[in-house]
Amino acid sequence: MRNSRFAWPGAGLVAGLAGLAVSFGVAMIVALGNNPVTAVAQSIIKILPGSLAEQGVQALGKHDKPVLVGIVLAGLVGFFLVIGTVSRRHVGYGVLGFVVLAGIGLAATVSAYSFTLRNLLPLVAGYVVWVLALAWLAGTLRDRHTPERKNRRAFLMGAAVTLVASSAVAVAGQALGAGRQKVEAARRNVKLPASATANPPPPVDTTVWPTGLAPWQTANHDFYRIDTAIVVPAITPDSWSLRIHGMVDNPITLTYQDLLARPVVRNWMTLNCVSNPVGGSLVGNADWSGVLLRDILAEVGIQPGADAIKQTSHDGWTCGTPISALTDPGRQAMLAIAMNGEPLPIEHGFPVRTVVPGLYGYVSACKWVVDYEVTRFSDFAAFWTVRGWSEEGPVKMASRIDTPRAGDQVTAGQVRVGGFAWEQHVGIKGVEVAVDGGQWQPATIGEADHVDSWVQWRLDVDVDPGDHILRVRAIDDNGQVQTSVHAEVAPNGASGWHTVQFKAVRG
Ligand SMILES: Nc1nc2c(c(=O)[nH]1)N[C@H]1C(S)=C(S)[C@@H](COP(=O)(O)O)O[C@H]1N2
Ligand SMILES: [Mo]
Repeated sequence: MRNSRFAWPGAGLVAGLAGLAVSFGVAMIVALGNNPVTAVAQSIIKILPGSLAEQGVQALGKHDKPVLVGIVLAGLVGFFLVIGTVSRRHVGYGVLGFVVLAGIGLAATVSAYSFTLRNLLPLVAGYVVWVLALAWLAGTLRDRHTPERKNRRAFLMGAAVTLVASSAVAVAGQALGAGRQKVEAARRNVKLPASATANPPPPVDTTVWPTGLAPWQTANHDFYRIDTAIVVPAITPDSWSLRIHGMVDNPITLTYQDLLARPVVRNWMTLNCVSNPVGGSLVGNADWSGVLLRDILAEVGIQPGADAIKQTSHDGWTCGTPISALTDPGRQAMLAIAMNGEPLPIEHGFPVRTVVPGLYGYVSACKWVVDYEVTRFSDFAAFWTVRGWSEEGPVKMASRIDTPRAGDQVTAGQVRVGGFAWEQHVGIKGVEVAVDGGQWQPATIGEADHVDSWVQWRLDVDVDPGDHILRVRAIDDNGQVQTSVHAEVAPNGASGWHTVQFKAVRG
């Protein structure tokens, strides 16, 4: 058996296919179908010279992607056979081959259009299966203490078990993923009221802003995503409802149609994660549409003594939100159904989530929300509160330097620097910048004088060749200056001035 012409390449092929199957199954479940093979196919399109890619697309029409995926798979099969063959000398050679393949998959996955860490799971799962299956099958082939015939049986059994088990993962993943596809289809068919899809242009002039600044409006596919859901809840609008109960006079259950029948408002609002470090990117600004919570809560009639709503999502995640923020006439707390003029993306809470200006997401922005219990903070503890984060989480005033980035090299002389600042629910009056610990200089701030969203700022500074330190701070509409006191993200949000070191060189 050790010397069989077919056994060693066969071992490589079985291990290889098993890894692909598991990777596919995991991708269907956790990574919205983004698997390393499609990522590689996608990268090939990106790398190909434009004309060649165009010709290919023209020749193949809408079959271009399946054909490309087919080519990648064929290449992989060839590689698997080689991996098996070289494993005969030493299994380490085969493992090395899988490392190379995984490396290519990793590069393609990381550079994909909508990369998140979760998209690495299929790759990791597939790689682990590759190595384990190869080691196992090689072991059965190499076992010299058993007679040839038993050896062959062990190998064939091992190959069969590997293939059956990995196919089972692929099929199970496909089945679980199908629920999601149904929801995708339902989402495409949602007819939002015109007020939610009007999609006004951002109230900012983007032409004067330095390149290197994040866009003022964050596109849905660029919007940061934070949640505990390994499998995204798949809820069709027809099956969705929100029960509002507890310390209320008139408990109600709202359906999706009920929401659509109500007045739908829109609001530019920046959403912040409490885990966003100073200068970090766990923050995004979108145009949200939905139904105002203060109206709904007025109808249900909140009883005296209640100070919190315990929100629960479809997958059991909870957060506690102060009723004062939800009913505040000065802020548009809403049950959101649309983000940037589109039905909420599934990862961002489809069909309905809560958004509350001025509160971190972990205490307010419940995605896939299905239950509101009107209660008292003293009567419950929400998901993150149990884990040591503060019960209440108002967003802290912040400012960020987007350009230059830490470690950048710029041409000495006049340099246009810029970034964002926000003090939600209050508004930003000014932003100041200091170079190398010098005087604070006032920056120009953006036109979007909207209290719930961030503002852009920019300033032209003069720098000599050498290393420099740039620091920024914001001043809110009440004249409050952003604190320099450094705070870690836990337990209720980071604070401190964002500082960036960069280098200027002679032009
Ligand atoms: N159901 C559910 N909703 C959730 C969370 C979660 O884990 N589960 N995370 C919250 C946190 S911590 C943040 S910062 C925001 C992020 O929303 P986004 O993923 O749409 O950007 O969602 C909030 N809503
Ligand atoms: Mo968060």
